[in-house]
Parts: sequence; structure tokens; C-alpha cells
Amino acid sequence: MKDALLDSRGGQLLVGLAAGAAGVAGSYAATGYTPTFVASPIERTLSRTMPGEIVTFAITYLGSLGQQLNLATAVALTWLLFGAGITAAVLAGRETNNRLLPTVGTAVFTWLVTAAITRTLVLALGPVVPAVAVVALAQAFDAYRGSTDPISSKRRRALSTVGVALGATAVGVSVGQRGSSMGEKAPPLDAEGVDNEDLQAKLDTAERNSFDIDGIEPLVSENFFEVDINSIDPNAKAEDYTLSITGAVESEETFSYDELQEMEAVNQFSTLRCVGDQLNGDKIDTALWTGVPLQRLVEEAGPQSDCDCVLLKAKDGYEVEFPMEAFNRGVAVYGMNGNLLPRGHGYPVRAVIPGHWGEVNTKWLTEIELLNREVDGYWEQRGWEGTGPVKPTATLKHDTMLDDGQRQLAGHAYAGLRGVSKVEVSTDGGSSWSEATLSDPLPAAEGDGPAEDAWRQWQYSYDPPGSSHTAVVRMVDRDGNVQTSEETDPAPTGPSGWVSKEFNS
Ligand SMILES: Nc1nc2c(c(=O)[nH]1)N[C@H]1C(S)=C(S)[C@@H](COP(=O)(O)O)O[C@H]1N2
Ligand SMILES: [Mo]
Repeated sequence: MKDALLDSRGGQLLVGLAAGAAGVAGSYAATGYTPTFVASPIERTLSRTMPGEIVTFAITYLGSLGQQLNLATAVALTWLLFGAGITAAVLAGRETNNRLLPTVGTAVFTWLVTAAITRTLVLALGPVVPAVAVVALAQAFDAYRGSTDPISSKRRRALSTVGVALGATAVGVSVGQRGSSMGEKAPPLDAEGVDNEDLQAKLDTAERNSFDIDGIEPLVSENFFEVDINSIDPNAKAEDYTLSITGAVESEETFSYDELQEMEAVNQFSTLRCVGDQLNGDKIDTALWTGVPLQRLVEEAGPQSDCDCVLLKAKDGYEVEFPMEAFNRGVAVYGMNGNLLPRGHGYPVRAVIPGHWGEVNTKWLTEIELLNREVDGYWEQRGWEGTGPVKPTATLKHDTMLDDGQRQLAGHAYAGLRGVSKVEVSTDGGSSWSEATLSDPLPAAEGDGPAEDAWRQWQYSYDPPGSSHTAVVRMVDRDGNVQTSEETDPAPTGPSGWVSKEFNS
């Protein structure tokens, strides 16, 4: 048996790790980027058990990179777990001189581990085939030992094994990607309860009212930010979807997706902003949301909450608690900008709660529990205080020189239910202020007024002084309150302060 690849410890480990990588890729090929991918539950456990400081650091400074690192760690851990088990099977086969043990052991181990982690029996076969194939090939290559075949040298057998494993991994990854719904555009909304004319008219108004300025989002965002506690989103099916109203109610109620779509819907503009946004950051966007008022659903159950507070629960394990008063203004949303809700934004159904920080806008909403006393949700357990009203903000996202020699500045302003009455710009570091031009407001959900919870765009042009100066932006709410100049970090209550930018001429 001398000089067999599978006889040396190094060779066993190499084959174990190569087969492990093929196994992880095989699982991905079978499931795509969904919660049944073998690394997904591990990634969820990581995100749930990670200390609050790390989660806070990741959301504030790394953005989605934090989630990618988390996912990479989960994939690496899965790979090591597979690798260790397969190496042990190979080793045991050699020790007992049993030719079947390496492949059978690999099959049983990868299947059992995957089935236990993902709780699926058939999809758990995904890792088995490629992992067993790599081990079997390594055994077959070893059989050529001593012949004149090109793979007779040990080094070549090792390289061939790794090569086959890499090939299997590449195939697995590309198959998995094809089966994933990432980047897919959501299909158009087609629900009984929706007034499609009203929907289209509102989208047209949003387009008409948006400034034609490059580099700032139109009034309906083209690229809506995403914040998730996990990097792999739930992929629920509408047919199986139910929304339950539980807890302090007269009678618990359950609504199916069809039932929700049959109820009379509202089309409502709302801006979402994450409490972990930066000053002048990008975690703020606006959409036209379509769905059923939450209050109507809860009324059917007969609310009896002692604390007038509610806990929203979601399919990804997310939870958030906040006052009934804010909840009662909210909508159980299944449409976004005239299309079905995309998976990344909470398909099939999410909550949209006007005026409060993004975190209460629960995606993949499954349960509304009325409480008798307050509790902490996912982010509150990690030190954030982000369930209340948003802080006012005015961003500066664009500056260009116009043909007439003026400099044009532009951005957005948003203050939740406090409303934006004006944006003021200073080009002398805050000594004197001028009023910027605001985009016409988006229309209200019902009636002729302005949307109660939507941002405005602003623009301002001035003659540059030819020497260095600082431009500063601030907004004023409907009651005449000027946004505070005091700068705070995002954690724990959200960023505040005036945005400024220096120019050399
Ligand atoms: N189920 C669930 N809902 C969620 C989250 C989440 O991770 N899981 N993130 C929340 C946070 S912190 C924000 S800011 C908003 C972001 O919504 P978006 O991803 O659609 O922009 O969703 C909220 N709802
Ligand atoms: Mo958030």
C-alpha cells in the first residue's frame, strides 16, 4: 500500500478538504441562495449569537460587507466540518483496510450533517454526490500507482483530485446561481383589491415631480437599500403564506395571501431610513407601497393590549416591538412600485410603518402579537434605540458646475411625519442661509394633500466665490423647527447633524 495518496496523512486531509469543498458546492447547486443551503443555518446562528458590538460595528461601518463576511465564515466552517468528517472516513477506511468505508462514510456523514442542519431530506443529497465522487476518484487514481499512466506519480494524483474537486465546485456554484432568485425583477402586481389606475397615476406623478439631476435618486428610488440580519433571505411561497394576529386579542385571526390581496388596498408613498445610516449616508429610500391597513386586520381580532404595544415577528427570526399608535398608521404591504414585493424587501408581505426608523418595517412578516408589556426586539437587545420616530435629515448628494458658471448642489430631505417645509443652504460655512428649491411633494395615499411620510428633493445653484468655502445644508420641518446641528453617531439613536462639503473655488 506504500505511496498511495490515501495512505499519507497529508493525502487524506487533502482529499477530505477537496471532497468537502465539492460537497458545499453540491449543496449550493441543489438549493441556490436560500435557507436550505447547508451554510445558511450556520450563518443564521452566527448572526444570532454574534456580540451586539460586532453587529453594530458591521451594520454601521461595513454595510452589506459585514453580511458577506458572515456568510464567508459560515461557508468556511461548513467546509471544515465536511472536510473533517470525510478525512475521518478516509482514515478509518485505511486503518480497517475497508475499501468501501471512505465513500460510504462520506455519503452518510455529508447527508446526515446537511439533513440535521437544514431539516430537509432530499435537498440534503446535494453535497453527497460530488463529495463521494471526489473520494472515489482519489481511490481510483491510487489504483494507477506504478503504471506508466500520466497520473501514476503521487503528486499528479493529488493534483488531479484537487482539480476534479475544483471543477465540481465551479459547476456547483454556477448551477446554484442559476437557480437563485437574486437580482430577479419582481413580476407586476395583479391583485383584486388594488386600484391600478391610482397606482399608475401616483407613479407618473413621482416621475414628473422628480428633478432631472444625475447622481441623486428620483423620488421613487431606483436602487432601494437593503438591511437584513441574515445574508440569505427567506424564500417563502405566497401559496403557503399566512399572517396571524395573536396575543392580547379577543380571538386570534389568520389571513392568507389571497385574502389580503382581495381586501381593498391603499397605494402609499413612504420613505424608509435605517437607524444605522451615516450622516449623508445611503440607507434611505422611498417607494410606492401597496397593501392593506394593519389596523383593519387587528380590529378583526379585537385588540386588548395593556401596554398599547405590539410585537412583529418574521420568518427570518427577526422581531421588533413598538407602540400600537405607530402600528395603526401602518400597512401590510405586498406591492412595491407596481410590482410584487421583491424577495429582498420582504416577499410575500412586509409591514410599512410611516414615520418610524426602518427597523420597525418588518419584512417576511408572519405574526402580529399584541402584548401586555413591552419587550426588546432584535436590535434593542443589541443596544439600539431605533423603534421611535426618525430624526430629520438633509443630504448633499450632488454638486456640478453648470454651463452658466454656477455650481448646482442637490440632495434629499426627510423628517418622517414632521414633514419638510424647507431646505436651507449656506455657502459661507453657516453664516448666512438661502432657501433651496424643493421638488413638488408626492401625493397622499388618499385625498389631494401631500404624502405624510415621504422625502423631498432639493436643489440650489450659486455663483462660486472663486476661493475656498464650505457649503452646509439643513432642513426645517412643518412646525418651523430647524434640524439640530449637533452631530451624533448612528448608534444608538440614529445620526444627526448638518451635512457640509468644502469647495476650493
Ligand atoms: N424580517 C426582517 N425585517 C426587517 C429587517 C430584517 O433583518 N429582517 N431589517 C430591518 C431594518 S434594520 C431596516 S432598516 C429595514 C430595511 O428595509 P429594506 O431592506 O427593504 O430597505 O427592514 C427592517 N425589517
Ligand atoms: Mo435598520
